[in-house]
Amino acid sequence: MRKKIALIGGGQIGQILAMLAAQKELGDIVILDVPGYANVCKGKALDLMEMAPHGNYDANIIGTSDYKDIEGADVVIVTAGKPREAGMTREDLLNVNIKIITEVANGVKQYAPKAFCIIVTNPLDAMVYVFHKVTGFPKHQVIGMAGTLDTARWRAFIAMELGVSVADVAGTVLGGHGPDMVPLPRLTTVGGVPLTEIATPEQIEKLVNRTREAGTEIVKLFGKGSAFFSPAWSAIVIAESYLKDKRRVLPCAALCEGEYGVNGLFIGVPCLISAKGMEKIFEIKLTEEEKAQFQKTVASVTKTVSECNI
Ligand code: TXD
Repeated sequence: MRKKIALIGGGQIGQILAMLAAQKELGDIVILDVPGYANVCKGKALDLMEMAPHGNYDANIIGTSDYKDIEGADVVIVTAGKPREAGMTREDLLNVNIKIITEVANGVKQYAPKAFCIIVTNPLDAMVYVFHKVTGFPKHQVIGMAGTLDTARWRAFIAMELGVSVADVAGTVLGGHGPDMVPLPRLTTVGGVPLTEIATPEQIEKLVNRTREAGTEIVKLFGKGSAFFSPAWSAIVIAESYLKDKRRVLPCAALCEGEYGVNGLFIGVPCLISAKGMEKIFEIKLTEEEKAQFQKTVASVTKTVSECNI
């Protein structure tokens, strides 16, 4: 019996999610969107079925607007919502996306109450909080995808700057999905060599700043809409770790209940993702400077969440 993956939102990221999940044969795939977009999702699903002979994957892929079709999903990935336009902050999406996420959460609660849920919609840290509140799911069943994207960006920029393979750049980014996220140069290595020993302070500052503004950089280039290839892959990495019990340690927005001195907020921290879902949060002993940066991003997330009035 194949696993079932429900993609709530069949737009830019949703369609790439569907293609990646199919190519990786993660399971059968349901692409759900609003009634006015259901036929487009049906078309995308059919197009992906017609790609299967070349992609050499077996999966049943459908498009729908009926939550009944996600019945019993093992994984739910939520991208339903409005993306940014040039000049907008992620927080500018708050009010419109709260309504959407509330509706989605009620649908998932009714038809896929056991699913491992990966929230992608922005403002991410607030939307995963809203989804968790509305569903009432246990914390191991709900995470937000942002840190896996921010960390990929951090690694990519380092590889581009130093002219090395991305495969050998290791590191992580903590905190909220916003301009005060916390890349950790101190714990970043290139083939085991500390970044701080092979990049100048000026280079590191440039890399930190570019990572923090990476989403905005792409929104500016697009004019309308935001990144979709890298966010999609970043969510699939999490889903795959859950479905295959790969036990990856990935930076995800998880509900902290005392970890990192945070209580009752979803914030980007290193998480063990296993068949149990978000099984464990790993704590890092931060320096005083890193702690101050982390507290700044926590304050930003706290402010946005407080504006949700939920
Ligand atoms: O790292 C991250 N978490 C971010 C997330 C990285 C990039 C993009 N980020 C956010 O993901 C972005 O700011 C948006 O809030 C979401 C989705 O971005 P995407 O680029 O996929 O947006 P689209 O192409 O507009 O797709 C959104 C789809 C679209 O097809 C709508 O019709 C649908 O969501 N939608 C809904 N589906 C189901 N139910 C409801 N109510 C609904 N409302 C809109």
